[in-house]
This record gives sequence, C-alpha cells and structure tokens, in this order.
Amino acid sequence: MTSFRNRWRTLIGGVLLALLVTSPAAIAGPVPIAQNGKIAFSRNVTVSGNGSKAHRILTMTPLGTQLTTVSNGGGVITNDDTFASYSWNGSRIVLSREISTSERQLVTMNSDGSGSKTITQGVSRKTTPVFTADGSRIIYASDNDGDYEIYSRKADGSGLIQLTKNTADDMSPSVDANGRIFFTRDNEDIFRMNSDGSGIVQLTNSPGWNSTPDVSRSGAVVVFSSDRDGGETEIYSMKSDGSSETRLTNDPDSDVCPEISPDGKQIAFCTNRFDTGGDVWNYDIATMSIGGAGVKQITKLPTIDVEPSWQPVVTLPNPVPPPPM
Ligand SMILES: [Ca+2]
Ligand SMILES: [Ca+2]
Ligand SMILES: [Ca+2]
Repeated sequence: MTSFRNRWRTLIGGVLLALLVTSPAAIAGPVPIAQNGKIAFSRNVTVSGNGSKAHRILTMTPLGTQLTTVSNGGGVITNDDTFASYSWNGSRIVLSREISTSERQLVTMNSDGSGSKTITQGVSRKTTPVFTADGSRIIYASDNDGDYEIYSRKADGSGLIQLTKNTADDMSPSVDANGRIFFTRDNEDIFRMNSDGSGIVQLTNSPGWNSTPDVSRSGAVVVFSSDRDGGETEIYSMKSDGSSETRLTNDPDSDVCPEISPDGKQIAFCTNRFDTGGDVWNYDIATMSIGGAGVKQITKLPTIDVEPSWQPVVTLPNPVPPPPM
C-alpha cells in the first residue's frame, strides 16, 4: 500500500499534476457569506476514437447532477486539465494544463468554460493555482528554479512575484480572506505565511505525509490529508495556528484532496474507498460534514475523479431600506 501512497505523491508532484504583493488582498470587515454552488473536479475522460484518455474539468451539483465538461485541453486532446479552482465569487476558474511531463501552464476561464486564456509561458510546471479573495492575483506552485516554490501573479498573468526560495518543494497553496497562504513543504508538513512570503510558521510536525491543505474562507479552519496514523491517507482538520488537530476519516483506503465548502459546513474530498474491483485509481468525489460525519459518494463511474473545488455563491445582504421621510 505504500507504493500506492507514493503513486499519489507522484501524481500530486507532477504526473497528473501532479512579495511584496503590490495590492494585498486584505479584506476589510467580515468575509462575505457564501452559499455552496457546484463542485468542479478533474476526470480522465475518453478523448479519441482509439480510447485514449485525458483529464478534463467537469462541474456538477453537490448531488452529482448537471454534469458538464467545461474544459477541452485547449483543443489538444493529449493535454491534461487538472487542479481547477474557483474564484471567491464563483465566476471564474483557474486550472493547470499539462502540456508535457515538464510543462504545465495556468489557464483562466469563466465558470462555464467560456473565455479561456493561457496566462503563463515557458517550460516549467505551474500547478495547484488558487485565486486571492479579491480575484486580483493567482497563487500557485512552480518548479521554474528546479524545485517547487510558491509564486504570485496577477490574474492576467503579469506581475510575477516569487514568495518562497529554498531547496524544498513548496506546493499546494490555499489562501484565506486576509491573504495568508497555507501550503505543504515536500508533502511532509503544512506551513503558513503572510501574503508577501514573510512570517513562515510550521503548523504540523508529525511523521509521514501531511499535504494538500485547504483553509476555510475566514481562515479559521484548515483541512489536509496525512498518513501519520499509518496505512492509507486520512483527512484531518486543525485551527489555522496548528492547534486542535483532529482526524476526520477512518477508512483503509486513500482519502485525499479535502476542500472546505464555501459555507464552511462541509468538506468535499476524493477517495478510492468505493471501488470494489481492486482499481486503486478509481477515485471518486465524496462529501461529508466539517466534522467528518455522513460521507456521501457523489461520482460513481470507474474514472479517476479528483481535486474537487467548491463554487462559492455569494449572497449580498438585504439592502438597507431608506429612512422614513
Ligand atoms: Ca523550493
Ligand atoms: Ca483512509
Ligand atoms: Ca471514479
């Protein structure tokens, strides 16, 4: 089973995959309340008559209905579209497109797949992108200097800023409303830093794999996957200061890529626990409560269904009525 864990690690690291911030994404006042919209994810679909497959981004409701393919590999059937992530108002998606084993580019598009645009160039792997809260910038990981660092650039691709610089693989960033960035270093532990790359804090300190962090919109809760308790990976949560680590799943199969719902009450994740035929790559998207209860299988095909992102639907507060004259 260790080899399988390593396969996922490789996948995260690259195959399937896997500052000064000039206008910091600080949010004045409370985080806008968001409701839960659709779930975007990556699936290996059949793309040609000879049965060859490639990853595309699909969207669906949290019940698994209204399944829609929203990316096309940029018109190249062998390209793999992975790691989709919604903007904070749910209107945009950024993804990582694998052109070759050594090249991945970031692509932005509207949430229905229209208006797609490649915003990066150069032969390196740009992956696991997320929008900042105000949508102005994209935080992601790239192996441009030989190992992975966290970078920031404007949503149009300009204004590149390097946030980490070391010999470790800093990957899988997630951003909260105040711009704090949570990421994994070497898939071994979860770290946090400010939006300008300063103030790095190590949040986990446990043996084994601690990876794929996702922070809630408010920044209160972080979920991640770990094999610290032996066996295959489980989903854990903690506060954003690293305290109150709590194991949420307990299943002999692999549970990875957790994503907190926009309303903060649920978690979407991917797992191969539902496969009954011994296919370790038959991952499905599942949901459960923020406390780990009530796991529901959402996708049910023998495809690889991974990397869920949950679309925020922002509801504006009721307008304040004018004062009586
Ligand atoms: Ca590095
Ligand atoms: Ca498990
Ligand atoms: Ca599946």
